[in-house]
Amino acid sequence: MERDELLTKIKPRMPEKRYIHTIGVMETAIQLAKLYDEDSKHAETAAIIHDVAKYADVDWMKQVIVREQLDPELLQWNAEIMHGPVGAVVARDEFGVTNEDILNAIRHHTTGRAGMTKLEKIVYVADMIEPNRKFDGVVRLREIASRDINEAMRACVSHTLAFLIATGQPIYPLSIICYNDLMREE
Ligand code: DGI
Ligand code: FE
Ligand code: FE
Repeated sequence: MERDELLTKIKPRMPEKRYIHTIGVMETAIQLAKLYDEDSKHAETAAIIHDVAKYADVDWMKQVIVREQLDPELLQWNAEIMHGPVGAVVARDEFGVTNEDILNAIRHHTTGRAGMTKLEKIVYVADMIEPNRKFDGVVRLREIASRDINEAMRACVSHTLAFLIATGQPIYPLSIICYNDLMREE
């Protein structure tokens, strides 16, 4: 599917603010793909669709998780943890995405996982550093992303985990597995 068609399809599924975020992730992911020699069309598609399920009905997401036999552990977590895995199902069923790397980039964009591909890292990092993001430390993350995608991934995941701990939130097992994998990879 072409960019404009994808954008038209995702727009009504989210508030304006999230749509603007999505455009930012798309532009950043394309830039990173060019910088790190990844397929920029794949980056564009994954970025446009990545938050498609962010505002989906929680009961509907739970039904999808059961029907598609996704990890039942997901049912114990909030919508933030579900929207990536469910978004990948939406990408396949409603957007006709068949490329497994694109689907994985959507599926794992919130928590990461062990053994992430370059495309998955690009989407994870782009999601955090796109121009509309404003949090302490984002300038440093952008600077790292401009010179080393692996270091950027480590810095972004470390930032997310530190934020979750500082705000007293539980950490999804895959987030920890991702962190450990990245820190061993070094
Ligand atoms: O959907 P976005 O807001 O663009 O970004 P996201 O999908 O990366 O993250 C959504 C939220 O999920 C964000 O507030 C951080 C949170 N999150 C990421 N990893 C974990 C998590 N929340 C919990 N409880 N546990 C995690 O491991
Ligand atoms: Fe998200
Ligand atoms: Fe996002």
